Amino acid sequence: MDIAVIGLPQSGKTTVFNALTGGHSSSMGAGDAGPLQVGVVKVIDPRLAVLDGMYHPKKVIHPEIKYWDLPPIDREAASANQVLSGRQRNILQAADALLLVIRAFEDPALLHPLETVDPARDVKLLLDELSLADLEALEKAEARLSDGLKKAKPAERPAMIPLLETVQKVKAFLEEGIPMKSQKLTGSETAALVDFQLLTAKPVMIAFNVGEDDKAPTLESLGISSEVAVGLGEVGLCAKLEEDLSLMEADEAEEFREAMGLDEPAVERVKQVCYSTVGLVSFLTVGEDECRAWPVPAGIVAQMAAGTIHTDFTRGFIRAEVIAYDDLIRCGSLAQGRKEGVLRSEGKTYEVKDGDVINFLINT
Ligand SMILES: Nc1nc2c(ncn2[C@@H]2O[C@H](COP(=O)(O)OP(=O)(O)OP(=O)(O)O)[C@@H](O)[C@H]2O)c(=O)[nH]1
Ligand SMILES: [Mg+2]
Repeated sequence: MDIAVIGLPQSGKTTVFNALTGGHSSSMGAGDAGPLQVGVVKVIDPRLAVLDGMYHPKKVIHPEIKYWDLPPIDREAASANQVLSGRQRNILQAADALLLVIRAFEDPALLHPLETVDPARDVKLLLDELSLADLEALEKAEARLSDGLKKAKPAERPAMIPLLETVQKVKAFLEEGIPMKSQKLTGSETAALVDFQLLTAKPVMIAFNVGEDDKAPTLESLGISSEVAVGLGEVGLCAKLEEDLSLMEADEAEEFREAMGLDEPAVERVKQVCYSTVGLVSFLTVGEDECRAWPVPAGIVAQMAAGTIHTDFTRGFIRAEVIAYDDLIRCGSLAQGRKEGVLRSEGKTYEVKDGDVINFLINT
């Protein structure tokens, strides 16, 4: 899963990124203004340690979250509150979710680009920026599609109209301030727009970057209306402190946290917010070669889940043998699970649950 870290200039994006990746990042080539950094964080699934003890596989593979830190925008060329350059928008399109860093710390020595620290204003500004990027993309698409329609032969027109109508519909909702993910679209409308990679279709998490002694605000405490806040994940952290802690040895950092009465590490809290905001569950696969956890969107059906292992598996899907993790541990083996009738055979449309241990039967 790829998460892009965005926010106003000097809001603490790179500090948040460092806190989450603990300095384990690498540069992905230089952009207009500097390098694009990517950092990979393993999401340890404790169930895999138990399965490791049962199966002694050659490999145990935990899911990963990749965080992307964008280079700062060119402040001489940009306006004070400009959030994203054109190139940055392109990077965001490829992300699975967005982490918006909002400055909530006071520091007289560090100027805010809009002069005052006002988290509620910045949340709205950033969300508007995402809508604006989508509106521009949809306007261009509308012009291109309308033009194509005019030039098309009459027989070709009926096939072109639905996409144009969908673009117009989504654009009209956006103009009313409704992000694409809150729009009630049909499956085929959503599918038609997949290639547009619209930013307001992506899950968004807000990270309030607070000072060391401050209590983090919430969307509610800031008075952000529930219409705007719907579907947003939120987390508060002191990025500077978390960055320092992420560079310490684990037990030293733990002692420090206890002494200071701090919450769980930010990396854990952001991961949890990410799983709940994106709506992820994990299914598990076991065997002598590898035991692995596969994060998939909640509600995914077995046939599509098979495709996360290998795209061909969706086409070749025959059925899935499924046992709940707890049942497998209780029974001690798949064979015993079968005897007890808790290992079931499920078809294409079975809805995958968190902790399902699955063996897919595939026609290759
Ligand atoms: N006081 C205080 N300063 C912070 C905090 N987080 C970040 N800073 C400082 O804010 C400045 C900007 O932080 P960065 O993490 O570089 O911000 P950025 O958003 O990546 O900045 P650009 O990439 O240039 O847009 C640095 O001097 C940080 O040390 C915080 O929680 N408290
Ligand atoms: Mg930065």
